[in-house]
Amino acid sequence: MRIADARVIVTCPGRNFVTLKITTDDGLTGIGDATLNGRELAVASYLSDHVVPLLLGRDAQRIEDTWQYLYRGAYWRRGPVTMTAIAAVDTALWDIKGKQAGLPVHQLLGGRSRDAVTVYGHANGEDVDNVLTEVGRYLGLGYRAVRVQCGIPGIETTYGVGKDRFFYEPADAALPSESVWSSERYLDHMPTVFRRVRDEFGPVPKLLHDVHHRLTPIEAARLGASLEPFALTWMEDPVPAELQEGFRLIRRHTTTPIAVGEVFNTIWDCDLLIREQLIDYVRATVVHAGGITHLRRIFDLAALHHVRSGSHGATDLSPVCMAAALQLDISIPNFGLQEYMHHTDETDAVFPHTYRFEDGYLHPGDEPGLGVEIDEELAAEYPYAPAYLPTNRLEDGTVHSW
Ligand code: CS2
Ligand code: MG
Repeated sequence: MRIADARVIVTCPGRNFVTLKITTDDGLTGIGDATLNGRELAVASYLSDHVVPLLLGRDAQRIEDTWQYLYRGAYWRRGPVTMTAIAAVDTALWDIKGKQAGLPVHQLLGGRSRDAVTVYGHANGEDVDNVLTEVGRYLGLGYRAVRVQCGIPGIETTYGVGKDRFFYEPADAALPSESVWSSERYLDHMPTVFRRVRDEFGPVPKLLHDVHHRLTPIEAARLGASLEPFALTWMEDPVPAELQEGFRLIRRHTTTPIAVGEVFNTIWDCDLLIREQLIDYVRATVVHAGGITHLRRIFDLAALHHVRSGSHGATDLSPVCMAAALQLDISIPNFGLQEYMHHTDETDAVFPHTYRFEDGYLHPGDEPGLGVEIDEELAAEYPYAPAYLPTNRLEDGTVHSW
C-alpha cells in the first residue's frame, strides 16, 4: 500500500487549522492535525515544500520507519515546526492503519485501559464572583475537573481569562496585542480565589490552575505553597521550562502537583523533568510532539517515573488532534487528565467526529481509524486569516516571560 497523494488543507472556521490528508493507492485516506498557533503557514510550507515530495510512493504501512526517516533524515532535528509536520504525517498514517485493519486506533495501541477519558473544562472570570458562577456551570455540565483562571485586580487583561465564557480564543488579533503583567499582584490574589472556590464547592472537584509560564522558580514555589490548603490537582506551566533543572527548586518547596509541557515537542524537552520526578503531569500532545508514535514514547518514559499524562487540548488544536489524543488517552496505563475546550459549531462541521462528551468524560468512539474526517468543500469556504497570540510586558515595559 503506497502513498499516492498528500495534501495540505488550510482552513479558518473561526480560527486557523492546518490539516494533512494522505491518500493511498488503494483509496484509503488518513488525516493529521498540523496546526501551530500563530505560525500556521510555516508548517504548511514545511509539509508541502519539503515533506510531501518524500512521502509519495512510500509504503503507507511503515509508520515507525517514516517517523525515523523524517526525524533523522532532515539533519535539523526537533523544533515546533518540524515536529508538528512530522506529527501530521504520523497521525494520518495511524488513521490509515486503523481503517485498513477495520479497528479504532486505540485497539492497535493495546486496547482500552479505562472506560472513558476524564476531561477538564475552563472556568474563567474577570473577578471571583464570575469565577464562582463559571465553576458552578462546569460542575453542572457534569465536569469533574475544572481549570480556574481569574482576572487580577489592577491588571487590565489577564491571559487565559477569555472574554467569551464558553468559546475561548487567545489568538485575538491580526498582529499581536500586548498585555501588562505584575507577579506581585497575581501572587497576592490567587490564594483568595481558590479559598472562595473551595468554600463554595467543597473538597471533591478537581481544581487546576494555569500560570502560563509567568513566574520565576522561587515565585512559583511561593505560589505552590500558598495554594496547598486548596489541594489543587495541578499548577500548570509555573515557569518557562527551557531550564529543566529549575524545577528542582520549585519541588523542594511545595507539594502542589506540577503539570508542564504544552510547548514541548520531543522527549528531550522533558527527559530530566520526568527522570528526576520533578513534575506530576506531562502536557505534551499529539500535534506538537511528533504524533502518536512519539507521544506514546514520552508517556512510556513518564509511566516509569510516576508521571501521568495531561495532554493539552485547547481550541487551537483541531478536532483531528483531539480524536488522536483520545485514542492514546484511553489506552495508556498512566493517563491523568485531558484538557477539553469546546470547538465552535463551524469547526465541528468542518471536522465531523465520533468522539462525544458525556458526564465529565470524553468517549473516542469505535470507528476504524481516528474517528474524524475533514469536509473539504466546507473547509474551502473559510480562507486563512492571520491571527496571533498576545505578548506580555511588565509594568515598566519589559517584555516578559512567555
Ligand atoms: C493554554 C492554551 O490551554 C492551555 O493550557 O495554555 O490556551 C495556550 O495558551 C494556547 O493553546 C496557545 O496556543
Ligand atoms: Mg496551558
